[in-house]
Amino acid sequence: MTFSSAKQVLDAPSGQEVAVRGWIYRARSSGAIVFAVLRDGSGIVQVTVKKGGLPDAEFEAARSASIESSVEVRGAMHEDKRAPGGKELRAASFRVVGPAQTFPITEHQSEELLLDHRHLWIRSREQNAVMKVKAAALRGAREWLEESGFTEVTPPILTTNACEGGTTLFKLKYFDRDAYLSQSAQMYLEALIFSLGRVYSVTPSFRAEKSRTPRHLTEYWHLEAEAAWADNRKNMEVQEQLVTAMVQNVLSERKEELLLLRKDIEPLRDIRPPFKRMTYSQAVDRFRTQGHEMSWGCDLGAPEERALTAEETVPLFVTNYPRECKAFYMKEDPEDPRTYACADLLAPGGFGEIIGGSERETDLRKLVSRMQAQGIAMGPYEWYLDLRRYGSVPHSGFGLGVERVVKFVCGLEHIRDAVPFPRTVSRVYP
Ligand code: NSS
Repeated sequence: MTFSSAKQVLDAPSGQEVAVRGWIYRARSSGAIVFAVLRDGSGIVQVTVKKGGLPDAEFEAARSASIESSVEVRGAMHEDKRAPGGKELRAASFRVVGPAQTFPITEHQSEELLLDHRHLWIRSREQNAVMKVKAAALRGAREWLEESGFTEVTPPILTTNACEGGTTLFKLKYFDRDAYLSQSAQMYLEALIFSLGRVYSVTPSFRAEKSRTPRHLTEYWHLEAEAAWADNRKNMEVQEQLVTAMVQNVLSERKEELLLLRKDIEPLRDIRPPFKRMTYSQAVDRFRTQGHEMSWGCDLGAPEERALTAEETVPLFVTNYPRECKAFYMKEDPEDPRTYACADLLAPGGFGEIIGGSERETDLRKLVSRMQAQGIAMGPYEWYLDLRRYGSVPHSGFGLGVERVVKFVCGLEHIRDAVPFPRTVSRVYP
């Protein structure tokens, strides 16, 4: 017997014989009839088991099957307006494959309990939907990047470089030396463009973030791209097309899942190039005219990003941050040397930063003097400085937080729900 998915059997014509397997999602029985809703990766389907319609032992098995038991059911499909999807499977055979003990998750559980039982909670329909949305977003990204001449590469996770500063590094013993978990593949991607021109990677990145916020994980998925012969303007064009490809692919493949997760998907249709652009200085002026105190040179935090994007419907690039806010590898903007040729992309509706990117400094002397000024030891970066010594080219790149994008697209309250097994300052189990 070949098995079909729950989604497939709902499409089968009335009277058709089918077989499905999955887990009991909910069940109730009254005397001689059992209504069980079966769940598999594709969706849910109602199964009706009537005494007399199958051997007595199988009816008993159905009647006593507990929530989350795995089962195999065979029978015929029938129209039924009350059933989810408008059809039910009338069982001619019912077999419990793996009985379940009393399932520890019931309705209205505390967030902590759900996180402690994450290995079981990922079976929920919401988590299932988020994971499908994430896969569709990544598929949309990869398709667009490949079509646009970017080659996927596999940078290392163990590194001796602190790409994004020392304060959020996870340090580990690497035999008799110190090493770190990667914060960003950027420097390796910069090396790889000299071989491949345009590259991208999707890797875990690690940040020892002590802050408990709804947008920080200590381990997150980082989609990074780097291109030779690209200035920061070109870099932003790549980003707006990439984000559009991700969002529009989710809309075309996973509308049902989005509807299950959020009330209003209409605004996502407007996510199309060109995105808005504003300089950091314009943002500061705007805060000041709104009566907030803000001195030029302070980085924009979550509250400022929220204020900037609350009324927006499309993403917003904030460009030209003051040099003191950003990392040493960025290129000075010749039109405003107090600032770098860089941009953060902020998602609309108050969501805030989803991408950080910049043109890279190619002047060896500038790089070295900034590193010296910041007390960065040169040794671990000699290889990186070599990239400026052997055929340097103008180049730009960026990093996109995959869970930040998923949080935005799904309208999630907290970033931890954009990843099946979240790692935060207070959690590495399960
Ligand atoms: O620190 S970033 O802003 N920039 C970089 O790491 C560059 N080296 C990337 C590059 O140019 N190749 O991080 C990039 C993005 C940021 O916009 C967020 O969307 C995401 O990575 N990000 C995070 N997501 C979840 N949790 C944490 N802690 C986090 N930190 C950054």
